[in-house]
Amino acid sequence: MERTFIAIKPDGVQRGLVGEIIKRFEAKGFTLVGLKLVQVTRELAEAHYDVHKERPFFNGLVDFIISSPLVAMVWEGEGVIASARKLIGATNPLTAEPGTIRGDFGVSVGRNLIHGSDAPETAQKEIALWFTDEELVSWEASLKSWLVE
Ligand code: IDP
Ligand code: MG
Repeated sequence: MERTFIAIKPDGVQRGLVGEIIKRFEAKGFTLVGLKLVQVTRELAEAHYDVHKERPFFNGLVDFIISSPLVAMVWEGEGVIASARKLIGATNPLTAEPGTIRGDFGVSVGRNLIHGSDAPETAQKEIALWFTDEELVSWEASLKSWLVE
């Protein structure tokens, strides 16, 4: 079953939006298989955003990610990678559609509340970067037959 890495960034935690954000993934019908509050190290933040290391915003982004705790999660479900990106909305919260997490709660690209893996390869890489196998729990929601045909 498909899995994706989702992080509620420090602004989402500081603003008290953890419950609101988790609620949306639960309500959609995805299954939580990993969850932890992390004070991220600079090394981990740099590894996570390695693809952006040449970008002008890289240092500011890393400073932001390590500035306060973040909630790291793995969510599971059919099509969860692309669907999570839709729930999250466009990178710039000002252009993100209302109804998306960024569209409903954000105003600034540098404070856009949440991260979600963008493809199967990045999901696999990010899950391995943030979680050990022992931290991930495989379980079947009893609701499953009411969510999936
Ligand atoms: P994504 O999070 O929607 O996948 P990416 O383009 O992968 O967006 O950028 C990663 C993160 O880097 C964004 O979520 C945002 O926090 C930050 N970022 C991207 N572009 C800018 C920018 O122009 N200024 C400040 N931060 C940016
Ligand atoms: Mg990205």
